[in-house]
Amino acid sequence: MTDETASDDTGPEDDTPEELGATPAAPQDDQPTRAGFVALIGEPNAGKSTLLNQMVGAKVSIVTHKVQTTRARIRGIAMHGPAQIVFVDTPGIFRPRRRLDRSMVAAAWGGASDADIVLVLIEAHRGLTDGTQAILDQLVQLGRGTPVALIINKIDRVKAEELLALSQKLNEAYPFAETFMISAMKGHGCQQLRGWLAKTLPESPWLYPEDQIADLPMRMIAAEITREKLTLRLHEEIPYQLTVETEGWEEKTDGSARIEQVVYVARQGHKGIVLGKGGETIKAVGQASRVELEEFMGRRVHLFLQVRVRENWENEAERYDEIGLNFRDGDEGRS
Ligand SMILES: Nc1nc2c(ncn2[C@@H]2O[C@H](COP(=O)(O)OP(=O)(O)O)[C@@H](O)[C@H]2O)c(=O)[nH]1
Ligand SMILES: [Mg+2]
Repeated sequence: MTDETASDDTGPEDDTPEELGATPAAPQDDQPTRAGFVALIGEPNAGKSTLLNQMVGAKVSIVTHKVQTTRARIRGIAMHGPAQIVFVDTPGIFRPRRRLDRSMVAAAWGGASDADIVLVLIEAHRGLTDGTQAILDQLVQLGRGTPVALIINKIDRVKAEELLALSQKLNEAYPFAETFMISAMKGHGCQQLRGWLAKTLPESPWLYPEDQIADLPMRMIAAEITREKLTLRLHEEIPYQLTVETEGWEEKTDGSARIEQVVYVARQGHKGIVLGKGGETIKAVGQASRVELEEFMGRRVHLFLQVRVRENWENEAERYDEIGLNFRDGDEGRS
């Protein structure tokens, strides 16, 4: 066993000095506390989870380059002076085809309708897509007094000149309360966004303890971390057709945790792919997941993974509960 060194590196902080003009983060006694929910919506891959993690300063939502990585609503909490900003990451909004899709899209819209502020993310290099247009049309129908801000993300991928025209076009398509141009990945523009959110949220007591950063139970975060490692390693449809559950969690007297997880796959053939030749794929996934879990939890973890075939898991209510989705939302004709 090696020494505990897992939490000594939290990665680069990117509060760049270019972002002056932002609201100072220091609490001031005479200011009322503010708090509320900020929903992140947009097409799959727009960068919602990346923005959530950037805002919270820790990886609470998993991110991959594959679409539909985020399945449920995930809350991450950021403090900014007297304001507590609760970001609600959502699955992307897209045209649903199957039950799981429908439940995911319903969770996304549910996040938007419960929010105090809605942020619509779009990708700078893709512009106003049909998918985004459909989201804006539906937002109009929602039509309540909730402020909706436009977030043009991934500005690191386009030339500055293109941004102004794009911003204009989008603001003609929808009356946004504000427009921010950011790179969620690099942190550009994020401080300004945080400042605006902090002052726009309603006056309210804080909703969570000051030092809390997420509200997912640890067993779910652990399952998400393993699912991320699987998604990164596998190709095509398989990641979409699997789900991970934490079945066992035991606190050991030496301070470590013993975690048992099950990977459910929909087909026998997928089991072999997830295991890999001589079990090497699942072994590598387990190792990568364990390293990240240890970093996240700041202690040693013993991780045990099992692969089970469950042909119909996408139609089992229990699986949805574990992901944090509503099974009934997936009923035909509901979204
Ligand atoms: N170049 C660039 N890539 C980004 C940025 N933000 C997110 N990404 C990438 O876009 C992909 C999708 O991000 P993710 O946060 O999972 O999107 P989500 O589906 O909306 O949650 C990932 O590969 C991210 O690394 C950004 O500001 N710039
Ligand atoms: Mg996501």
